[in-house]
Amino acid sequence: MNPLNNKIALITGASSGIGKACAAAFAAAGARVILSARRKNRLLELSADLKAKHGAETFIIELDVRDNKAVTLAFNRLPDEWQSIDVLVNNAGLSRGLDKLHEGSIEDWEEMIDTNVKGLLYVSRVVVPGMVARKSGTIVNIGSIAGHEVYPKGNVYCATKHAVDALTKGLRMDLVDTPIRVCTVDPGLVQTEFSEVRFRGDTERAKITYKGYKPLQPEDIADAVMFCASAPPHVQIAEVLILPTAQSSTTLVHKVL
Ligand code: NDP
Ligand code: 8X3
Repeated sequence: MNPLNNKIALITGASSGIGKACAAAFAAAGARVILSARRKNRLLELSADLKAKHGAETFIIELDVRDNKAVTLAFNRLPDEWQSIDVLVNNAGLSRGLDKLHEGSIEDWEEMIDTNVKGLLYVSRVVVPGMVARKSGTIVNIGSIAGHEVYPKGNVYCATKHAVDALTKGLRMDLVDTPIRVCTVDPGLVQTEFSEVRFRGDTERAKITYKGYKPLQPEDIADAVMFCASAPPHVQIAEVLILPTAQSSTTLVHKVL
């Protein structure tokens, strides 16, 4: 039997891209899945789809991870049967803009820092204590190659993903005397809505990001998350850096246009 059968997985940012693919992968493995994001309609559609395809049980939480009060309330008020979260996938995140730092938008910076760093912290702060009390759990943070390297004009987004890397390492230290595992899955270029969000709906500019090579697909990242979550209890997959074959660094992508 799949080790994730009947386990509870919480996915933040389940309405799109990597989070949506993770939700589908956990559902296919027999897990019960808490789907969280701001766009409730998408979560409702996904929930119906997972029910039809996998008979999956899901629980929807419409949530902006930047709102600490709402985050705390949502997870403190979970129905009894959804409280014992086994796997937390901290995936909600975004980039805004691609600008030189001295020309950047402060609103963009705040949105990235509030979502990618503070949102991950808020969710972890309310979910991890339950794991500690139950002496069981796996946390998978979605970092990025941008948490390993900085690229031109990536300044603040890269800083947020370096922060995710530091928080993952720090949490792993803080939980070393518990059975809880802390993992990070760090993708390179994945074809999702990420670039549309970064370029605020400029579809043509977003498309160029994924042109001329085969980018990763959200399911490729979900596979890595499942690898972390379904490893035997004594195995902690600390870090997975996963790139398209045509990418060797943030700035070197072999494109045939
Ligand atoms: P998508 O834009 O497709 O998905 C982003 C998800 O995050 C959506 O479900 C969105 O839901 C959610 N989200 C964004 N802001 C918030 C918020 N304030 N509160 C709650 N949920 C939020 O992009 P990806 O799937 O690519 O991104 C997922 C993660 O992967 C991010 O952390 C990103 O940094 C990381 N990543 C992506 C890479 C890529 O190339 N695509 C590479 C490396 C890392 P909603 O808008 O409904 O709230
Ligand atoms: C997303 C990957 O290289 O676009 O984290 O920043 S990149």
